[in-house]
Amino acid sequence: MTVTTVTTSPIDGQKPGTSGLRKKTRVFMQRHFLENFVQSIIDAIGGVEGKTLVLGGDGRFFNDRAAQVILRICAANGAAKVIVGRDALLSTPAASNLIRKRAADGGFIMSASHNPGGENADFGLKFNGANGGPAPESLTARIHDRTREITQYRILETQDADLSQPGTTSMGGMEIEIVDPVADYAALMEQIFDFDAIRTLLEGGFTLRFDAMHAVTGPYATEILENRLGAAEGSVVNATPLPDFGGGHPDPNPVWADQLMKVMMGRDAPDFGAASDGDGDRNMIVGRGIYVTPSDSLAVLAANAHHAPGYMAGLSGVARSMPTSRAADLVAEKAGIGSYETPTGWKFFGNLLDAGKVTLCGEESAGTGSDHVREKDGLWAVLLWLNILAARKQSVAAIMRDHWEEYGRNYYSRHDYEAVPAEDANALMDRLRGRLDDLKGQEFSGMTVEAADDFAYRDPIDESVAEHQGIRIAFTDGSRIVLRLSGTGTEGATLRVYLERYQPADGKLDLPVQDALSPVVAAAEEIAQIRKHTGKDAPDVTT
Ligand code: G16
Repeated sequence: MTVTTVTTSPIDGQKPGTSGLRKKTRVFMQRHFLENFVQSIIDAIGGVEGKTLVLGGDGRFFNDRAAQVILRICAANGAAKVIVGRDALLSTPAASNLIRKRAADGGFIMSASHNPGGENADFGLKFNGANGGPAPESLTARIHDRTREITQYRILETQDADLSQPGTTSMGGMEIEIVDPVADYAALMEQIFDFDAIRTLLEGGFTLRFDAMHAVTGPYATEILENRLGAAEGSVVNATPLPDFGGGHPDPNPVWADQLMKVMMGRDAPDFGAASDGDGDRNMIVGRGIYVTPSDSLAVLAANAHHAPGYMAGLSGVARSMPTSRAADLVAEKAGIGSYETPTGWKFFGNLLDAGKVTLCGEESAGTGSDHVREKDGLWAVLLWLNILAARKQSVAAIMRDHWEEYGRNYYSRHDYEAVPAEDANALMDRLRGRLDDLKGQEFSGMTVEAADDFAYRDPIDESVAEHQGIRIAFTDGSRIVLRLSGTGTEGATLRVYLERYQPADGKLDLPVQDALSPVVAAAEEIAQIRKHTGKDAPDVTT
């Protein structure tokens, strides 16, 4: 086996976005592309000589080939050991857990998350650090710089490693440990949640349906929900991970998980429905006849987490991304614990979690998690809901009703305008940025602007500053509009418009969501001239 140093040229401007680098699969498959990016990561983290790393991915097309390339490059760069999920599979939260449990120096996760998979779809690669969390901004900037100057990578010329069975093998001088992707993760879930209580709930006739969307959570959900907790066989649907996710879009929201929504809104709906995404870090929660928004879910979980053994002592604080509704803030305020507003991206929760300032975090983009790992965690959210349902012995709808009657309701929706030419989307944002000072005090749809800014965040732990994280427009009646450009798309720009309207506990709690938000939608159009800039009369996706 020989180490080859391959002369290459920079892959200019490969800037990891909200969560790693995402590109069309064919871009990743180009000659030298993946190799260059992996070597750039290795250079940016100061090499991997003698280090232990974790490797796994969501099983999408090119996952198996990319794993072999990453192993060869790690071996050529002197890594001591790589711990790999069987068949190079690991969900994102399971990878985060393995990094922490095995005190590894970091890990490579192959995923483009909720983006479709396939030769003509998307691929992605992210690097998580020794705390198990996504690379912070400072590291992604170093990786980006390195992609611009890289001239060579090192790779071992050797056969593929057989990753199909748990056990130990080697590549050059590097050890490869192949592990069952589910076992450690399932053990962690058993520590946090009251499995006996959930089992009793299910034995009592409570029914559930979990849609794995042909993505990585299939084997995790089948083992935990069906085998360990006793949910009826077949409760987990679309449970086999496929390289193209069955041609679907593994994004757990009412639009892409419409199959599940139909069942849950139908006559014979089970008591509880849930779905997860490509790499298992996102979640969608649905009760019989009721969809729970991710923002509301975070608030309900924060208010009820003490029902689970892992959170019996209460929470140290709660964090949410800026566009997430303020429902969780109301829970934190009442409980007298800290609440934090961070930019979009799980990486911004890392320092708060490491410092013990927050226990629960969440994002409007269907991500919820806690300090048990350093990633959002789809199945964890499902299990916490089940634990709460088992303890409270109420339906999802009744729990939501009680919550709103106690805290008020933050009506919430996100409107996405996809594949907008980047210059048009930037023109919209630039024009808004230039008008922020003028907006204050102005009236739109009968609502008065209280404050408007371009969100900047100073991390309370390391004091790093992230600027231009989205435009916030707050109204005196508690309504809010946020506009930002997605950091995870692979085609043009996606404009996200986040809309929120608050009704106090004694206000109107039963309005259809889009009706409740109609004045906010009208104000957003008037302020941002969305139709004119995007050339679209309506959003492509409304969640
Ligand atoms: C990623 C990040 C999330 C973030 C989301 C935002 O999600 O991990 O923390 O909320 O991107 O996406 P966008 O920039 O498109 O609004 P995931 O699930 O794609 O890894």
